[in-house]
Amino acid sequence: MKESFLLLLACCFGVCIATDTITITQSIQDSETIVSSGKKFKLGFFTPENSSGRYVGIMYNVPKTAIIWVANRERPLNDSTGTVAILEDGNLAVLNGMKEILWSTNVSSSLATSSAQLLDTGNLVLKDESNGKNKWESFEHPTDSLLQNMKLGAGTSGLSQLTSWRSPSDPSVGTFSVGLSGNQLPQLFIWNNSSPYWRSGPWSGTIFIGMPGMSSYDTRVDVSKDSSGSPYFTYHYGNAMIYFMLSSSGNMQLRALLNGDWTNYWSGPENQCDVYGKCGPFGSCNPHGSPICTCLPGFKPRDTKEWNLGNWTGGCLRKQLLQCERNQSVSGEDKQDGFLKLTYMKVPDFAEPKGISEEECLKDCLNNCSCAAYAVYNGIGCMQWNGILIDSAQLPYDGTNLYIRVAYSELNTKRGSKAVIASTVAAAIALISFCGCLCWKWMAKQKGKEQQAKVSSTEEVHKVEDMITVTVDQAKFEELPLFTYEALARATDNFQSNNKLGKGGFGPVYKGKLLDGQEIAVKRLSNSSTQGIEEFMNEVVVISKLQHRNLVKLLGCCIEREEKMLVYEYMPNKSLDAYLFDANKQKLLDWRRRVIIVEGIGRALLYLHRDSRLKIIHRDLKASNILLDEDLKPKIADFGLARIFGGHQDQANTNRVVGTYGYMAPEYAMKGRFSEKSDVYSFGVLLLEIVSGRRNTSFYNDENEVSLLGHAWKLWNENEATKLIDAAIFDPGAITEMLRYIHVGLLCVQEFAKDRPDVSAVLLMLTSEISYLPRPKFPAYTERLGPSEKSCTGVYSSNNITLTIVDGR
Ligand SMILES: *[C@@H]1O[C@H](CO)[C@@H](O)[C@H](O)[C@H]1NC(C)=O
Ligand SMILES: *[C@@H]1O[C@H](CO)[C@@H](O)[C@H](O)[C@H]1NC(C)=O
Ligand SMILES: *[C@@H]1O[C@H](CO)[C@@H](O)[C@H](O)[C@H]1NC(C)=O
Ligand SMILES: *[C@@H]1O[C@H](CO)[C@@H](O)[C@H](O)[C@H]1NC(C)=O
Ligand SMILES: *[C@@H]1O[C@H](CO)[C@@H](O)[C@H](O)[C@H]1NC(C)=O
Ligand SMILES: *[C@@H]1O[C@H](CO)[C@@H](O)[C@H](O)[C@H]1NC(C)=O
Ligand SMILES: *[C@@H]1O[C@H](CO)[C@@H](O)[C@H](O)[C@H]1NC(C)=O
Ligand SMILES: *[C@@H]1O[C@H](CO)[C@@H](O)[C@H](O)[C@H]1NC(C)=O
Ligand SMILES: *[C@@H]1O[C@H](CO)[C@@H](O)[C@H](O)[C@H]1NC(C)=O
Ligand SMILES: *[C@@H]1O[C@H](CO)[C@@H](O)[C@H](O)[C@H]1NC(C)=O
Ligand SMILES: CC(=O)N[C@H]1CO[C@H](CO)[C@@H](O)[C@@H]1O
Repeated sequence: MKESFLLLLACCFGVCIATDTITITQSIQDSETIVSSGKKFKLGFFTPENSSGRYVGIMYNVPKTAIIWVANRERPLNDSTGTVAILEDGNLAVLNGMKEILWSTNVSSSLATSSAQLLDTGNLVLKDESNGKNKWESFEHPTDSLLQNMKLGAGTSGLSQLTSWRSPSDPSVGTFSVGLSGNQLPQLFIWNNSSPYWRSGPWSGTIFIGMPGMSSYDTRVDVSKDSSGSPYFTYHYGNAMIYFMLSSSGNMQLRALLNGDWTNYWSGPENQCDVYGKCGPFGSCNPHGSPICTCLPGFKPRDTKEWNLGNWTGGCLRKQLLQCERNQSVSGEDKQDGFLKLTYMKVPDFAEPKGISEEECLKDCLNNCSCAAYAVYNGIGCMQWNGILIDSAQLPYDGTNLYIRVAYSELNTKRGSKAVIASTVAAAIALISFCGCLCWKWMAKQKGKEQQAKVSSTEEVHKVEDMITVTVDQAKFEELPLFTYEALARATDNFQSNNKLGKGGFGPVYKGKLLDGQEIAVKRLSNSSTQGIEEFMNEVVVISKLQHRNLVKLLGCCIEREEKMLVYEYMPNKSLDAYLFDANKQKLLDWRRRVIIVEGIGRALLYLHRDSRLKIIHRDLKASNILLDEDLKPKIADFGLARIFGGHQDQANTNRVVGTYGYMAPEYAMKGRFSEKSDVYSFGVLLLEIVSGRRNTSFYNDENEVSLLGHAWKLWNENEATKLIDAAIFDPGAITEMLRYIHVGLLCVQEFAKDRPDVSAVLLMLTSEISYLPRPKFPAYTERLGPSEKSCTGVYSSNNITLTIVDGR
């Protein structure tokens, strides 16, 4: 506002400033800005929060701005008398009121006239007016942010590194930096001072292999080499307002503007195991393990006492000398060394690429005593490690197989890789059951207490001031208010059937009204089947930890007599399916409303997968689990089947497949493998249902019938995707957007999990104009349990309720 007013004023007085350029005659004062031609960026003065200094920076030209570059980061102005001007020597400089130079582009002076222009890419370019050449550009002198078209490299000229601010209120150079390192196998590194702090794993040609979830379809990031052969990192997101930033606490973040707010799409390090070398040499880190560090198979802690105290920096040692290390053969010990396979690994640092085949890789490694491990990855080929193995970690999915060299005697013991994985899973299960116990113990105790309380308390008390606290993984769960049975019975008119709203995952749901008038929904588990209890517990544990405007809110619970109940906020407008698939109500959900619903669900999923402290897979996302509030905004409900990721199952495998057919990803329905990508699959189905207004909850069709996915795929390939759009919402003006939704929906339901985008990418694709969406591959709709899948005995029912398949094992 102010700027445009000034401009207007300037124009009126006949000194019209070229809005994006500073020249020798046109400098800017504090309170003035220059704005790039497309209005995307501006350059001006700012004061960070909690700071008194004034700085000159480039920022996004939006109400909730973000600073992406700072000029005088080391020398702030202390008043508002500053100017940004072109000096006589042709440099661009920041001057204070006394005309002292606080910062300058400092390129060799040629006395030539120059001008500085802010481009719509966010690049500030100093041009020599005599020959039009660039003398300097801000993209080659970044601060803490990486924009599209910038090159992140090893810190050499043109391939800069980012340096963090010292603190959120101090833009001066902090301790962290980020760049690309390694010529043969480039890796992204965050350094703290000069020690490595985080590492992406080697670049495979399409992804960094130590970053789970970075799927191979992703063409948005790239590593290339410049003329001197130095690698650099770039990324491309079309017109989206999106950038990478290194925070002052050493966190690399991908931030994007979504509905006026900056959202983190990705950040690293994410957990303790992402911290470089957490478990020392020959250690391996698993964020869901307890403890998180273990020695690699064939190794033992260097210092058992320190190790058990949780000081893992010393790392591990070989238990048995390798055959090739021994001077003379001891009888029975002269057998050749072998390899143990670890799966889903982030490979150690210092990989050496060898241009040989997989079989050669094994032999070659075996023949050289200094070779401690090898791995083969598509796009890289054979990698070997000599010397120490540091910074390896167990990933929840993706990653690679890592083969560790061990002495023969280690090969046949129970210490094999399988045993290692099994034991971490066992530990995780033990942990979960342990907290289950804690909770039940607590509940039992509470039950006694309440019964005492009941005698003395008056009828008016409906919320008992006791709280449940559950401890899992050292995280203290939010405290959860307890309701008495009486309060809930009264609220629901003694669970009258005409107050019944429907059936949730493990029991009926009733509408109720508390004495203070608040409307609630009560989910009742009256029958203590073990599965019901498990889901009930699961829901308490999962949802009490979460808070998001697109997740249904848990108000409290009740554990009394044989009753177990959960109390939720009441959603007046029922669930999405009640609107979407009802001929009369369909029209109430116009396209704008549907967009809001899709974005809300997407944001909630992003929160579950990435932003909450635990990574949560919902596993039962479907239209009937999306509740609508009074404004028809969505909230995800029913966390009975949700899983805290990696905590419970072997590589996120389960032998009890639960979920709803039609929404279940094939790898999950068939093999019990679930991941973020299985939720993405369900989201894709939901997306197609929302656009088409048609239900298809089954892929168990007769041979000649097609499912919704098959139908969508067919139309899409025939360039007839508009026919899929719900007639009730058809709007020529929104066709492009609707088609994009269909396209993204098809990307989400692709057969192979690795091809599906993750939720953050999905949201970007939906909300911003990324011009090139990848072409979807065949969707997974023809999958069915054939005779070959004999190991599964299914319990299928014809209704819309969640099904269970029990593995035959
Ligand atoms: C500014 O200071 C307040 C109070 O000390 C603090 O809560 C807030 O987080 C600070 N903001 C920043 C960006 O440091
Ligand atoms: C502001 O900075 C100038 C030099 O840039 C210095 O001379 C002056 O003392 C400072 N004033 C205050 C109040 O710090
Ligand atoms: C300008 O650059 C020269 C070397 O190119 C350096 O010695 C000098 O310190 C720099 N001046 C400023 C103010 O950064
Ligand atoms: C960064 O390194 C400094 C010492 O150089 C250390 O004090 C600090 O804790 C480190 N920060 C993190 C986040 O590891
Ligand atoms: C951790 O153990 C190493 C040796 O393994 C020792 O040098 C170091 O002092 C220990 N650190 C702490 C904090 O105990
Ligand atoms: C093997 O022999 C070398 C010298 O011959 C000696 O330094 C080394 O300690 C011996 N290693 C073992 C394991 O005996
Ligand atoms: C074993 O590998 C190391 C590291 O690659 C190499 O320096 C050494 O020459 C190799 N030794 C043999 C016998 O090939
Ligand atoms: C629990 O289920 C069993 C069989 O499924 C049934 O006989 C019993 O009545 C149920 N109990 C309650 C309290 O509903
Ligand atoms: C869904 O599948 C059924 C068969 O199970 C089929 O009759 C129907 O046409 C399908 N609906 C859509 C929208 O594809
Ligand atoms: C399944 O959904 C259909 C359509 O909404 C409904 O008519 C039917 O009653 C539902 N079945 C059950 C068992 O809830
Ligand atoms: C479209 C629709 O049914 N909206 C209803 C949602 O719930 C509020 C509150 O109960 C009603 O006022 C709306 O009519």
